[in-house]
Amino acid sequence: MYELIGCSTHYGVSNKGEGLTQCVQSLNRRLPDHPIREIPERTLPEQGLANLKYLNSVTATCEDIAAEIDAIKRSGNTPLFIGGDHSSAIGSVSGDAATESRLGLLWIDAHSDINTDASTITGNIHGMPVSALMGFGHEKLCSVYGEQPKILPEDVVLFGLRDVDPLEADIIERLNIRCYYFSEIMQRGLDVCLNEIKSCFSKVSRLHVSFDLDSMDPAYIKGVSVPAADGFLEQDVFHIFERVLPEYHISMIDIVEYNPFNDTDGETGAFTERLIRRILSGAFLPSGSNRK
Ligand SMILES: [Mn+2]
Repeated sequence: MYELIGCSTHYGVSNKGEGLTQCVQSLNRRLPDHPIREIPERTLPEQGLANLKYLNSVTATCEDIAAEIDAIKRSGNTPLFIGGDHSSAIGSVSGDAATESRLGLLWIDAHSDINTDASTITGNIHGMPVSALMGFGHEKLCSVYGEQPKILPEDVVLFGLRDVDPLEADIIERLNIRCYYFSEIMQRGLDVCLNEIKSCFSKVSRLHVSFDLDSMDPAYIKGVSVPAADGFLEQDVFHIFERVLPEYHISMIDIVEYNPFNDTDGETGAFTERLIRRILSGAFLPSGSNRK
């Protein structure tokens, strides 16, 4: 059974992220029947590193997130995690990996989030979680909830990319990370690509799905912090979940980067509510299925 938990992180995106501090509260107004339990974001003194902004606050918050996720899984439930900026996934994936022998990671996002403190342009940590989880980058980010790498590069798939920094492309190539650009997915077909990723996850025990709302088209989904042109529509996202949730042993799901301040027409909040309700109700699973 899914258990809703959230953390309105915003330090990972620094100055663009003020609205993210309201993401869980805002969704809770839409979901009075399914309250999201909120982990407070931590604020610590910082050294002011330009290439690792708010490092201390981000890592302390991610430790808290990881411990809560680990506890939910040990209780037998499946976490459905609502995160602010995507640095929160350093916490959710690290907590998830604690009870898995070999965790796969499906990262649905316009951005590859695979920078390190050496490659970053902005210094924003929400662009670094994938590298940190594989054990690359600053030691403090890599050792959240345990010092070992949480994920192997061969067990990661980046899906829906539209905006990748040149140095990130180098990292992807060097580590041989499987990735699907949005243009390729549209050209070859969503189902063809979803069929293909099955072989990428053949060795994992369970799959962590990390869904960033900025993977969607900002013409319709405006409530994000770092929009990139084009992207998935609601029907595409629902189709991805319809395919992925029954096909794998899902360890947990993240939904991140909902920024209510930029959600000027309310559509992003309304979509996120529909997505959460569908996941909780089992609507993405074949009828009569008892798989979780
Ligand atoms: Mn992201």
